[in-house]
Amino acid sequence: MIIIKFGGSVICDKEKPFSFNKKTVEEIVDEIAIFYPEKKFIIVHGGGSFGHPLAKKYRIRDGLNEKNIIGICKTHEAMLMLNKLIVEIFLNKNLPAFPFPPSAIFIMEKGEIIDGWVKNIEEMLNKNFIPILFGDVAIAREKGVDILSGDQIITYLAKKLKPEKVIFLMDVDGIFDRNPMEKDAKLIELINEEIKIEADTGKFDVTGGIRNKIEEALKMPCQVYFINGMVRGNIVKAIKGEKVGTVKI
Ligand code: IP8
Repeated sequence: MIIIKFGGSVICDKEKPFSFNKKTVEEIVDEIAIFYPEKKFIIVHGGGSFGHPLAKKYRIRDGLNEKNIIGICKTHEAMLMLNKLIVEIFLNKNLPAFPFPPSAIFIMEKGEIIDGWVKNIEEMLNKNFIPILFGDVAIAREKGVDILSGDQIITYLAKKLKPEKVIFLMDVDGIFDRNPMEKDAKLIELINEEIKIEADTGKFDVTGGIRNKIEEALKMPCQVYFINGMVRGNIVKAIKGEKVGTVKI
C-alpha cells in the first residue's frame, strides 16, 4: 500500500481562496491509475486555499470558544467541498475513491493525534477502495477543537498501517537545504540521521516546517519521497522506486 499526500499548494493556488487546480489533479490521478489495482493507495490531501484561510479567520488554533463554533463548521464544510472536487476526479476515471472525514476518526491532544479508529480504512483498502482523507478540524482534549494537518494523519497512518512507501507531492522539487527560492539552494537527495543532525545544528538554513518534515520522515517505517507534484512522470518514478526528489530509504 502507498500513501500519497496531495499538498495544498499543488491542488490549489495558495493566493486565491477556493481555487482548485483541476487539471493538475487530473494528471496526478492519471499517474496513480497506471498502478491501480495492482497497488493499493490511501490519499491524504491538504487544506490549500479552502481550509487555511478559514482556519485563520476563525482562529481555530486557539481552540473552541463561543465565537468560533460556526466558523469551525464552515472550515470543515470547506474541506468537504475540496474533498468532493478531488473524489469526483477519481470517480470520473473509474477509480473507487472513498472519503473518510478525519474529524470522525481522530482525537488530538497538545497538537498531536492521540487516538484514531483506522479499522474501517483498513477494511475498505482490503476491498480495493481508495480511502481519501484530508487535513481537517478535530476534537482536541484540552482546547476543544484543533487543526489536524494531513501530514499528522500520514505519520499516524504510516505507523499503524505500515505502507510500502509514502509520497509527498509538493510545489517544489523536494526538500532543500534552504529556501528553494534562494539562488544557491541545493536539493537534499537523501534523508538520513546525518542530515537530521546537520539540520539540527543549523548547518542548513531549514525552516521549522522543513526540519519537521525531515524528523517525521525518519520516524516512518517505510520509504518516504518528497517530489514535485506539478512535474509529470514524477509520481510514476516514485512509485517505481526510481531516483526523483528527496528520498528517505
Ligand atoms: O494543509 C490543514 O491541512 P494541511 C487543514 O495538510 C485545515 O496542513 C482545515 C486548514
